[in-house]
Amino acid sequence: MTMTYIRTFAASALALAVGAGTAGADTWRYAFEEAMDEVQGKFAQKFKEEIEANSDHSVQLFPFGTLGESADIMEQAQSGILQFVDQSPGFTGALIPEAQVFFVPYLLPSDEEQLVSFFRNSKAIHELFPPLYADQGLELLTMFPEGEVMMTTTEPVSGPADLDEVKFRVMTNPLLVESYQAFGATPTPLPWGEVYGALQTGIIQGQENPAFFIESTKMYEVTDYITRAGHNNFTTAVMANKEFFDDLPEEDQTVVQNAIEAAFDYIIDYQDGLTEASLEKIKEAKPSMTITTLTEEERAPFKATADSVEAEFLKIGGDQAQAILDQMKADLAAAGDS
Ligand code: 6CS
Repeated sequence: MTMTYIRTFAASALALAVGAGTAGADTWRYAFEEAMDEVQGKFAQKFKEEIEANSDHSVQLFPFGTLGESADIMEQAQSGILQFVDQSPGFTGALIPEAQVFFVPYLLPSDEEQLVSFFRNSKAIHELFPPLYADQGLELLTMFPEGEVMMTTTEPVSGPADLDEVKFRVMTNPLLVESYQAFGATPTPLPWGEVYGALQTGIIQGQENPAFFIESTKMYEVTDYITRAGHNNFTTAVMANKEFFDDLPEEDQTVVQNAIEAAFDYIIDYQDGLTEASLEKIKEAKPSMTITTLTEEERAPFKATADSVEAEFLKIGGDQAQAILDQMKADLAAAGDS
């Protein structure tokens, strides 16, 4: 063998070896609606860690604001610019009408164990929703809860009468609009990025979110009252672009599914005690903030709206509305028995 031949051979072998090492090692882009240190960000970081520990792939994370609003990241995921997206049904409701079911008030339980059991085992989430997301080019990977939703307002709220004339920001979801109308408010759908400014300038006088988000986004600076009516828990969903997911080798699909499962377990543990800790932080940052848990008696008129909002869901919740609602109720009953 001549020296030239040996050199050429060695160079080709190296090129092959490098090629083999990187073949299929991709960077997947994952955007979410919150900051890195908020619940969706924590979930995404755990997902990234699992993917990178168990495959050659890496995950690039895009927190809220880096690629636009919730509606923008959904478009990017549908078109394949992003491989993964976390978008809550609060925004997906316009795209997948059935996802609005999460805004029937008092449907989800306040009991944490029952809630987690529901999300883990729900046939509606694991079997009925995936084809509806698939119709929109999305592979539904998981849904998980982010905490009890609380109202923050500039004036005290102890019943629907106190919401009269209150312009109350809601996510851009038609059933959530219905729900706040039934609560007596003037619902004002807005993307998240506009909420702080709208409260500060008085365009709106209220909004709702879980305690961790009220604390981290400093909603307490622009409102004075937090009211716990117990009407909902914030649900979110993680999806992949369907074409991307379908084209993955089975081995990579399994890595993704395992990473999602690990991140689900992690985020449930992470949220243990988070609501109370966040409320404590709010009280520390602003001692004058009034935090009120409504009594059963005070909650009654809010609860009384559930039937009419449910009836509206059946009208505007798409072809599968009835099937989804029935299955959700069956799943919730099963979660209560477990
Ligand atoms: O209210 C919202 O729009 C936001 N709330 C939470 C808890 N997460 C993201 C969402 O954009």
